[in-house]
Amino acid sequence: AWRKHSASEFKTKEEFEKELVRHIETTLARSLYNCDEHAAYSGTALAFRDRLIIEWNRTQQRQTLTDQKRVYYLSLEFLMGRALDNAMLNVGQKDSAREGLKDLGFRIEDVINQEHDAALGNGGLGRLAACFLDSMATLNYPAWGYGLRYRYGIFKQEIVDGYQVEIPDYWLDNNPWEFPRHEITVDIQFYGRVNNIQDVSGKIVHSWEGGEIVQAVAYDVPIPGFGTKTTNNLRLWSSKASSGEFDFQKFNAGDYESAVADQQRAETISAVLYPNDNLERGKELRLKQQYFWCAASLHDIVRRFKKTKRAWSEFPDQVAIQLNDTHPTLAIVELQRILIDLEGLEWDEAWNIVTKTFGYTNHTVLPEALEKWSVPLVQNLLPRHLQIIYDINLYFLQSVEKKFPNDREILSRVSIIEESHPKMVRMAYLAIIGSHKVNGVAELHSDLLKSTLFKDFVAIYGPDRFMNVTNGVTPRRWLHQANPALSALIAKKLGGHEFLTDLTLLDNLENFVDDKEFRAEWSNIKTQNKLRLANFIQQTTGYKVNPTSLFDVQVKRIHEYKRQQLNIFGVIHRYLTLKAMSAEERKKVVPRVSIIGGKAAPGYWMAKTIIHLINKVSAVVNQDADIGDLLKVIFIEDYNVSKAEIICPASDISEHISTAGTEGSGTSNMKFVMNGGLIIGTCDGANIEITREIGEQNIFLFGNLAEDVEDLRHRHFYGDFQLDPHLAKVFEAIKGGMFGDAKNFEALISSIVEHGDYYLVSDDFNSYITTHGMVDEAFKNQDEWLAKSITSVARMGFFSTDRVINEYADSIWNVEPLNVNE
Ligand code: 26V
Repeated sequence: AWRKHSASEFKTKEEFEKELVRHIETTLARSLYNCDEHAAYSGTALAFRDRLIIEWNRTQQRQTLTDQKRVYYLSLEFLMGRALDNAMLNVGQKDSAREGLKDLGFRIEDVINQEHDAALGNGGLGRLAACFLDSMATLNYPAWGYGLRYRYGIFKQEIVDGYQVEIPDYWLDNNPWEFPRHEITVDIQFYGRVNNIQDVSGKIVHSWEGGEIVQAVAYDVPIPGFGTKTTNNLRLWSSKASSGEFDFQKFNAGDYESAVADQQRAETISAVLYPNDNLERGKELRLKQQYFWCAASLHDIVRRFKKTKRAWSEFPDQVAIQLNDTHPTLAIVELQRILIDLEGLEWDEAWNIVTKTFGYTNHTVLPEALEKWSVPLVQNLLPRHLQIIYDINLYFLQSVEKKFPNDREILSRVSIIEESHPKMVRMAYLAIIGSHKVNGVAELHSDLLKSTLFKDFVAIYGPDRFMNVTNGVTPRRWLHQANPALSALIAKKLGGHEFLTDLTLLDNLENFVDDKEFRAEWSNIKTQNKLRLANFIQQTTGYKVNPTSLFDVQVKRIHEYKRQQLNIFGVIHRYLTLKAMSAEERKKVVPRVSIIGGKAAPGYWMAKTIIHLINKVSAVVNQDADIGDLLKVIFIEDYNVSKAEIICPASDISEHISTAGTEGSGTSNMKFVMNGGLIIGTCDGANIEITREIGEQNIFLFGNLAEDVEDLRHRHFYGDFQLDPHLAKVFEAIKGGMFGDAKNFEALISSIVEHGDYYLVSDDFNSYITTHGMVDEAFKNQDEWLAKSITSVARMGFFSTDRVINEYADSIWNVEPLNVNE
């Protein structure tokens, strides 16, 4: 009854238009006569934002009122992409908006394209967090995301003369989706020293004094669920100089410059997203970011809990905190510090609360990605936290000693402190010890964790602390939003859009696999999507590609373990093969467009070399009149979420070809199959479970297995290495200068020929090109290809993040949905 009908709740195009015009004329102070596409975007966004705000407030009030357990998802990355299209579809008013905008002379697609991507993430881990937020809201879980409000998201990539150049991504001007909460601030302390004082009862009290204070300011972003009124909150912290007396003294003393310098130093904390994907570099500013964000979030969570006046023992019944990788591990230490230093709990009681509260998700087994912080660095920045880490370690090692009294080695292996010079804090170990559940992101990955990295911890804690939760993607963005035509066709066949919130319903599509008319419609949609991508390619690169060719796509961060080098060597092999063919032979060839996109970390030289080679191959092949449409090579500049939405629906085949055992899960593999693309891949990450679900006749698997990798590397190391003869020819072509100065690519070749071929490019090459031959053959039979495509989509129900979130909720968080709809 307290919920009144609001003017902003438009239900028709006329009502939407009224809101749009109101915002353009008043909020934006523009006249309709000089309203350009950007103003139309802003007005539309504001109209939808108004709708979200109402449900957002209501959701938060209901969640506070019912006072049940909430989930807090701590992630340094949220790779959200654009918000408007998503908001329109989730609210269910995109059609009103389309019609209303049309009346004013705008195409809705052009309006949507005005929005800057929110690119606060590197790749898979950040995008997973964004899909989780969508599913948590859609499933009505009371859940908050906590992250950092970077002034600069992941850099924009430009290709200049074939080389990657990084451009800063300043994205915050006129962002209608964030709400500054200037009244919600937390003072965060750094540096200083610890005083150990005995209180009246004789107990030692630790007080952290001095140092500097930086202020955290909250910025909130509404997260609408699909087909529900639940609108959750993503809270991002921004850093600001604290307005403490210290600064004023400086001003009074006339030290204006140094006061400004302090302010800039404070604001630097949330200035920029670190662009490394899977490489730990141990920079102090990154540690500052981590503590700043953990401390602000914990303070916020504790403040909310304390309002309920419950006993501390009830904290884990009210709060579940999930750690997205080890980046927020300091939250464990911070909660322990709050409980013992500030709230006066005993160590054991506090630690019991802490471990019941946290869950930790691991995303990689790559050793170079495992976070370690040097002890002197932590000592200086967070002196009290280092003491607590040492205490956690002491009690932990005592318990291990008790359990394995005759094993001296295990203590040094599992110690949180690595006894190197300097000593290092191993964050993954701290995260395991401080959590009640630890999970990997695909079955193979979780098994590998248990048998290698975390083996000792399985022996110590037993197998129950370790589990698998296979990743997924949200079908709202990655099917319905990115591929509206396919979503509509599926809805027509299944009698509605219910599959979008229960993806297992897709299995009913199998009834129509042999339906000729349906197949034709299915095929037509793929063609339309390929045309859209072909247009995009022409506009952005100038290259014309033939949309009837086989579109072969690999888009993801550039990394040696993901093996874009294998892909481009395969492309060169194809080019050489075509060049050697007679005109007669060429007639039988399936024309192909190889599309590769992705960013290299700015300091990752080998990844940049791979990008360079791809661009040089592109330049040579695409202008070869002798080859024409038989092969085109396209590098997509600045691959990001909004480009992925154009690319995923347009692939015939996509590549997920990491060295077996190296990719945690992969999630683009799921996006491509959901859009009716087939995949070529190794037995790695979630490819294995995709195969299990869709059937091995519907996927092109190749290459060595994870269980063989160690042995192969060992043999290479001892000189047992034979370069694959086809790959040798590719190398000859590169060395002969076919793609420009061979010196540019020397390191890429020598990493394979001279330095042990760590990623097994040569070992897998023959299997790779043979399998691509099978792809060509299969594509010639379009009927069978379509059957594979439809059958695969029908069997993808498992890979929705709705399933994933329900698994986390049941087996890690122990939270229940709260339906705010009635
Ligand atoms: C990781 C690291 C680790 C070292 C410190 C710096 C830093 C910065 C960013 C990241 C994130 C990259 C890790 C990542 O994206 N992992 C991916 O997670 C996906 C979601 O679970 C999974 O599908 C991919 O296989 C995995 O590579």
